[in-house]
Amino acid sequence: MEDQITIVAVGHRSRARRNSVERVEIVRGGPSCGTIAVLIMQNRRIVLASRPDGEPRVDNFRLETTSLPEVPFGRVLVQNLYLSIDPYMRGRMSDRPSYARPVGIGEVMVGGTVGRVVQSNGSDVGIGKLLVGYGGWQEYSVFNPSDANVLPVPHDLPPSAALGVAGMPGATAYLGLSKIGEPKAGETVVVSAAAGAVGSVVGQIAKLEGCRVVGVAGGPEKCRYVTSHLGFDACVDHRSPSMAADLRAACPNGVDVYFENVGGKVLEAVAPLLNSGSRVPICGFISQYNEANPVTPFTVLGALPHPPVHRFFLVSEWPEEYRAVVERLSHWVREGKLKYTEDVSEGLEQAPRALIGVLRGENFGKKIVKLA
Ligand code: NAP
Ligand code: FER
Repeated sequence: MEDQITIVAVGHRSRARRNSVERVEIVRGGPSCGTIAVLIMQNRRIVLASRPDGEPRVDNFRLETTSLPEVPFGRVLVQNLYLSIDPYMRGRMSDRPSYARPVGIGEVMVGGTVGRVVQSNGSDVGIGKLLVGYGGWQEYSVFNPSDANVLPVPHDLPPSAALGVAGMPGATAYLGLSKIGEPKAGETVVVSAAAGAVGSVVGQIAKLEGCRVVGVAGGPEKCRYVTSHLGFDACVDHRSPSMAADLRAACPNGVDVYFENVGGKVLEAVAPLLNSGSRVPICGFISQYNEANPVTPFTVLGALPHPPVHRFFLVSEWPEEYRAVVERLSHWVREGKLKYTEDVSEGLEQAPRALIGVLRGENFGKKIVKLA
């Protein structure tokens, strides 16, 4: 009688790698005559299932299991360890005109990742090397090591720092503040989303520059963190009904630099305090990202009798400076001059909730999903 090989349902899923160990049962005509275990490498990924109307919902996303991607010559396969959750992802879920192409329906959600090289096809990047890049919301990605967006993680720092303080958000803070804010010692710098990935770095750098630094954050716990832990001079809770008066009291000499992260009612409260000659780097306006008709900071600032110098910027405007900025930030972290907090969720399936939470202000520090 001919041998029949029957693949029996998944026997075990390894937690660390989330790959299936399938039990292969060898059946000769009748009863089983033994089993062997084979490791079948799989990728889990989250794709955009539909475009949100207002606040994203978990059913705008879909978790899929696929086979591992092929690794073309010169490329590496990376097992993603950490996924960064960032506000810009909300913009990529929409197809309204933007500076960046939207994620297509059925495409893997875009996202920054730190991962470990597990396979190399003719590349000189060795197995085990940690890389930061845009691997997306998935457990394995193929990277081209010569892509300008693929970088080694800074040495002597926890690898996840490459997604926050020593990565894109940290560089955003540094570049937006230095290129557009141009803070001078003694000036008053206000930053919104002050407990978050970008805002926390903005305020600490402004303190290093000798400025008076006032944060705006949601709730007393975040405000305590901003003053006691990060060392800002003051912090105003934007959820308090006295926000505008609190802000005025915290800025007795007016505001010279407002690093704009949130827009909305926080901007409305800061605008009347802006001094002549003040500068407003417009980094983002997260309070409007879920709105059908967002009010941009240009509307509010442009309507002032004496508008400040203001412009929207992208961290990607200064590609030739990016690596040196990350080096400088990393050095400050190692020296203890820059502090940071991460808010970590476990498992790829948590990514949709994590993004929804960031847009609600539920994160405390840089939001990260640990994948492995
Ligand atoms: P984050 O600050 O770590 O997290 C977002 C924070 O925004 C929340 O924790 C919340 O803090 C605040 N927020 C959410 N909804 C709000 C609302 N309705 N009113 C006031 N605050 C609200 O995020 P991040 O990654 O550092 O990003 C901060 C900003 O930088 C975003 O606008 C983002 O789009 C922008 N960004 C721009 C660039 C660029 O190149 N231009 C690059 C990176 C990031 P509270 O609880 O304190 O309100
Ligand atoms: C980038 C430029 C800007 C980028 C992200 C942003 C992922 C974020 C912008 C925003 O949050 O408004 O190259 O890479």
